[in-house]
Amino acid sequence: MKKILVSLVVAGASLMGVSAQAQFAKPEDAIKYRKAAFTLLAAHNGRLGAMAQGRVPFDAKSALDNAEIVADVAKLPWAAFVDGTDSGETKAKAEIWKDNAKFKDYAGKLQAESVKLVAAAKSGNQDAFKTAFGATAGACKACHDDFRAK
Ligand code: ASC
Repeated sequence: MKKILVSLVVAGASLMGVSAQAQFAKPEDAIKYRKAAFTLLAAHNGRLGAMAQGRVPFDAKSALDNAEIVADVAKLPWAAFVDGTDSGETKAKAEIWKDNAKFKDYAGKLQAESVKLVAAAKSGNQDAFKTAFGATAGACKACHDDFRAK
């Protein structure tokens, strides 16, 4: 019985993957962590957007490099939305914790779209890349509209 319990815990922890590593001593540490992740997302998404919108020439390697970073970093912020972090230096609305299922849906959507963005960048097809970028940025925006204060 004990063995079964231990393997269940181990399986659960590995399913949680990277999010299980995010542990915070203080609420402000969690807030700083997720803001750092969003800062990285904005920087790398911004580079992709510049290419998607033709403000800088399309570069397949840069598209893939940046898309991979977005897909990796998109896994990170969510574990830092711990209870008690809806106030302080944050634009996170209290609704995140009231309608957490919806928030989690948005988080999942961004992760799914950013994985598709990596695939589109790999394909080297600029139209596919533009479409996938639009879906990824749309996932950012949908969540901001509902859950980020102005
Ligand atoms: C970005 C960024 C956001 C989103 C949003 C999408 O690159 O910094 O906040 O994309 O603009 O609409």
